[in-house]
Order: sequence, then C-alpha cells, then structure tokens
Amino acid sequence: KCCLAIDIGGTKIASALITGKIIEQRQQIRTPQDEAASGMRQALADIIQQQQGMFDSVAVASTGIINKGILTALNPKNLGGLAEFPLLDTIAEYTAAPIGLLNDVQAAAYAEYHLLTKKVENFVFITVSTGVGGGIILNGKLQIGPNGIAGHIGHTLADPNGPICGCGRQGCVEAIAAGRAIEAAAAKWDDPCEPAEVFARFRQGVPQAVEVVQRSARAIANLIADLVIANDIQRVVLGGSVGLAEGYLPLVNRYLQQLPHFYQTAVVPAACGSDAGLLGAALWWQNELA
Ligand code: ADP
Ligand code: BMX
Ligand code: ZN
Repeated sequence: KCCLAIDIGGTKIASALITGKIIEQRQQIRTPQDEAASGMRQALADIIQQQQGMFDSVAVASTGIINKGILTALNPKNLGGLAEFPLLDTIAEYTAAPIGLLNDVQAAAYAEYHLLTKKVENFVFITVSTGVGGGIILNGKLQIGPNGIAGHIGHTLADPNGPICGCGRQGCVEAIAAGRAIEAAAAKWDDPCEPAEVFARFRQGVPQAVEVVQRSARAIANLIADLVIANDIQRVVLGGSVGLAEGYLPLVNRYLQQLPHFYQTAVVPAACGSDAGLLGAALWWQNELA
C-alpha cells in the first residue's frame, strides 16, 4: 500500500510516495506567497496529477489548524495571508483516493515518537521553522483536540512586552523565535540578510546575529521548561530549519540547563530531519485511519 504524503509548511511544500517507512520520489517546491489560495490549489493539483495512479491514499500534514477538512491559519502571515483554505475538498477534486489530514507538527511528532528507541509516555516535538509549532503526546497518544488546536505552543506567551504576533496576540514565542521573526530582525540591519546567513554570522560570533539567535533559543528553552512542568514531558525533539541549524540546539540546551532541575529534560534533533512531517502523515494514516 502506497501513500502520497504532502507536507505543507509556510516556506516549502514537500511531497513523496511512502510505503511503510520507505520514502520515494521526494519533491519540494516553495509555498506560494502571492495569490496564496489559487497558488495552493495549483500546487496540490500538480503534485497529485504527477503521481496519479501511484498511490492508494493521500495523507497531508499542513501548517495551520486542521479541522473538518478546512485549513485555518492561526497566523495567516505565515501563509502569504491565506486565512482559510478548503484543503479536503480541493484535494478530492483531483483524486478519488481516501484522504487524511493533520497539522504538520502533530504529524511530525507522531513520526518522531514512534521512532524513539527508548519509550516514554509524555513527549513533545517542537519545530522552529517559518513559525513555531508543536505536537504533544500524552500517555502515548497524540493530542489533536476537539478543534484540532492542540499543540499550538508557538502561541504561548514569551514576553508580554514583545512584538505583536501574526495571530493577533502580543509577545507569542513565534513572534520572537521563529524563522520569520529572525528574518524580520535581520531585515532592519545595516547589512541585512536571510536567516541562513544570520546563523552563519552567529557561528562567526557577530554580536548582532548572536543576540537574535540567543533570543530565539532562550524563548524555546523557556517554552520547553513550561511544557515539562505542566505535563511531565520526558523527552523533547526539535525540528525545522531553524531548530536543526548548526549551533542552535546546544544553545537551547544551555539555557535549559541553567534552570532548576525539575524543568529540565533531554532535547534531541529530529531523527527524520525534514522528512518528519511527511513520514508522520503517512504513518498516522496507516496506523490510525486505514
Ligand atoms: P517550513 O516552515 O515550510 O516547514 P522550514 O522548516 O525549512 O520550512 O523553515 C523555514 C524557515 O527557516 C524560514 O524562515 C527560513 O528563512 C529558515 N531557514 C532556512 N534555511 C535555514 C538555515 N540553513 N539556517 C537557519 N534558518 C533557515
Ligand atoms: C504556526 C501555525 C501552526 C504551525 C506552525 C509551524 C499557521 C499557518 N501555522 O504556528 O499551525 O504548525 O506555525 O508551521 O497558523 P511551519 O509552517 O513553520 O512548519
Ligand atoms: Zn501568536
């Protein structure tokens, strides 16, 4: 049985054919930013039509709140202003195969949890990417919630005096720590640059870059501490292009280790790297829906 997995992020849309844990035909395109709704429809149509006849099911991991087949952005700025999109109906126009939908980070958490070698009951996956997202597993069960909202930990409070988040709240973790937040900070520099270059400068010790990366890592360390003390989380896995950027995780660990021991837990990088969302969507479909 082969599953067409699609992972829709704020920056990139990945797709692949997945059989068991084997990933084939992996492709990646940029997430449409202007004309976001028609761009999204076209991107989905292209992916499905390219693989037509090759899959028995479609599993989609998407950024945003996924509820009753609809994608609702908590932070529309992460999706080129797209606030709501009929994900299920759109995909169903292009294929008769059964379709499963899940939030992108809930999916990634599912994959990473099921790949752990040392079993734990309570687990969190955090992505620091375009936004900051989370997937929470309690007593071995992925938390989705009655409205699909569970795990949106990027929108917990980091600083009541912080920047206004795209979700409308002031001082969210996402507004301080996410790739887009780093991008916004670096755009104001005399010598502006992209997040990848911010990290290169951070590793060279350029003070401006060090400050921005430290601010992000400190917010994530405090978020982890809050999750641990609220839910007795035994393990945290970090993903996303910012979360996996060289030098970032050691910094998060350093801030976490400065806190009293009850707040601490092991934080490790995503075993599936940038494939966690794809693999998680397919695994979740196979195990929970098929
Ligand atoms: P998505 O949010 O679509 O899942 P990513 O996980 O790749 O995608 O995260 C995208 C964010 O990561 C963007 O804000 C981008 O600027 C930033 N980014 C991309 N590459 C790097 C890198 N090498 N180091 C640090 N940040 C990066
Ligand atoms: C945002 C939110 C989450 C998502 C997280 C990470 C939107 C559109 N997305 O907090 O649903 O899981 O970003 O998403 O409101 P990514 O695009 O950075 O992978
Ligand atoms: Zn927010």
